[in-house]
Amino acid sequence: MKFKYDYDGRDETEEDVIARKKFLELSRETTKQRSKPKALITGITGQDGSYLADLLLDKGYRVVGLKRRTSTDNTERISHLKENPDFELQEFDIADSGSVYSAVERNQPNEIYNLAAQSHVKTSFDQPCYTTQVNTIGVVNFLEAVRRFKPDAKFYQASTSEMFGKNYDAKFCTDDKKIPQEKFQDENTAFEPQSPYAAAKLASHHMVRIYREGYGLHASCGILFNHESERRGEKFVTRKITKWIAGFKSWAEAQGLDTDARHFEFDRDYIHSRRSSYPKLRLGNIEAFRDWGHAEDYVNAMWLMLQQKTPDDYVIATGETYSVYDFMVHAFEYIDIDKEDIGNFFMIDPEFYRPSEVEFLKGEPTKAETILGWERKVSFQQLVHRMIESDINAEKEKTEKELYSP
Ligand code: NDP
Ligand code: GDR
Repeated sequence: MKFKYDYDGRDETEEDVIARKKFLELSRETTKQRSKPKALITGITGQDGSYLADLLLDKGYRVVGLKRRTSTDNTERISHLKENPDFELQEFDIADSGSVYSAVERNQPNEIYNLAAQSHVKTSFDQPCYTTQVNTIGVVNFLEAVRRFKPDAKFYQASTSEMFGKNYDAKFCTDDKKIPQEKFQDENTAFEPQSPYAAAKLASHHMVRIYREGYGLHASCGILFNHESERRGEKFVTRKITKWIAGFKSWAEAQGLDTDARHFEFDRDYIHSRRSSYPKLRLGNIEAFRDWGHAEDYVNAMWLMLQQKTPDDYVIATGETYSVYDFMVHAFEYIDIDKEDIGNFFMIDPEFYRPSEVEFLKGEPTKAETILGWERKVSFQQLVHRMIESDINAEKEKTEKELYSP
């Protein structure tokens, strides 16, 4: 931006006045920008990365999202942020130490949220080395980068309830003989990981503690229980269910049918109407219990952890647990399919079983509630409904596009 500083004694022209005002505006903007805290988010293209970016931008941060190079665009979850002047995307790969060091040195962030991971538990059995490379070595790359280039940056690591694996503690309720004990996991429950994913995450969980205690880094781990959303990856069980339901509803409606089981015939793999067939929903272990919350609530906990004077680890959970089957019951009810009829619409496919399973998760978030003042806002019922509504709307949009495109 150019304007005259020296008018040689003559009056400013109208053009000069406009240029001067613009210059002032710009320099004010630059000063404001510089005073904004800067956050680095890895895993920006994923579910949590996108919600966290929304939250931090709302709070007045400058956000640098770090993404790995991909041959096709995968920025759908953050497409709404592209025009935001406080948001920037940069490329790196967490498994490449040089690119991690450069990202920290170059950006000099105040806060770093490490959400990047090979996050699919079943995939980790097929790709254990890669999972360890990303979920463990990648984290050490970051801890080293912080120690060397920005030791006062606050660091958040995405740990997970999967680290508890088979293990749980139990509360004994002596006043209610019908429920003699209640199982739960909290910060004191011993870890007993059951997958390469969980073992890799547990190794990085310990590394964060070691760097915190050894080098005095402000590094915290959120032990987050399952959290889902409208932006959840399609291969996780909740989204797989809600997306299938939306697809099935749309298929039935296209034939003028509602979802009543009486309109269809069923064989092992397919649902048949008079005109066509639709593949059944194929699932693995539907008896596993999970503590499911909404991702929007959980990214708020990440931010709260980095606002504390002292770094620490926190369990983030709802304190409620439902089986995969329970999730299905709630989801199918939304399209008026009763519990008694659900069995017609899905089948068990051993392909989706894991070599070893985590059967029961139920978090106890008292520490986070007390110290961070964290609370979850979205109930289980609301979570299921929001996910289904979003998938049904997406199906409608798809159908309209197909109908009206030339
Ligand atoms: P997603 O799978 O939706 O996102 C994972 C992100 O990591 C994506 O942006 C992915 O990029 C990125 N990533 C993967 N590999 C690399 C790599 N080599 N270099 C750089 N980036 C990479 O996960 P969520 O958002 O659900 O979870 C966020 C974090 O929280 C993960 O670490 C997960 O393990 C952890 N977690 C999640 C829970 C949940 O219930 N959602 C619960 C507890 C912990 P790309 O888009 O290119 O694949
Ligand atoms: P999880 O989530 O393994 O808990 O990890 P996922 O949704 O994959 O599985 C939950 C439970 O559902 C059972 N299941 C199936 N799972 C999938 N994906 N597909 C199926 O068809 C299916 N059928 C039954 C699973 O066996 C399991 O018991 C998630 C991830 O986000 C991790 O990154 C995170 O750390 C943990 O949650 C907390």
